[in-house]
Amino acid sequence: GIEAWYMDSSDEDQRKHHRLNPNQPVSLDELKKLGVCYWKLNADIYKTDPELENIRKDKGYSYMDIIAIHKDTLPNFEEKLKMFYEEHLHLDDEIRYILEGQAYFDVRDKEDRWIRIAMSKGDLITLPAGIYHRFTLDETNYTKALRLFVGEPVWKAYNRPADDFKIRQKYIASLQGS
Ligand code: KMT
Ligand code: NI
Repeated sequence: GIEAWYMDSSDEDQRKHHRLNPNQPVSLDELKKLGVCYWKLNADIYKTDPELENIRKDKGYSYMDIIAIHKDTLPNFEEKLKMFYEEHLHLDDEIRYILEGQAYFDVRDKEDRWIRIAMSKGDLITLPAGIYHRFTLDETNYTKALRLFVGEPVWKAYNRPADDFKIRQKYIASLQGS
């Protein structure tokens, strides 16, 4: 499964792991309380995987495309990576399924601390609408991911501060008592 941990606050290369010393791990259960959900699938059979099919049906993920994040294949690679690493939120859930390689998704916890989630082949994650997050490649500099969406995709990202959106308020309310 995935591994997650609280990040140090060093300004070093975003692609490094940025673990605290000693490491402060974050469990799937703690992620769940933040509204972050996780599945482990067999990425070798993603095209015909009945498990993926079930999740898509259940959640209504009608849209699907593939993004390969590599300097030779992604137009405006550096610019996009910079954008992805700006702290932001979306008005819809962000659903990503890693087909190849690996990458980090960082999410804010309730106390506004960064949690780093290490994703690799076969990891599917959903970040709830309204959560502040960011994305980076790790030092291997490559990943290929499936992007899923309910209906027509909206990729628009709102950089922090974006606290006035209803969805942000709704997200914060959802954390109460969890
Ligand atoms: C986002 O909005 O954070 C992203 O789309 C990240 C890159 S997709 C693997
Ligand atoms: Ni995002």
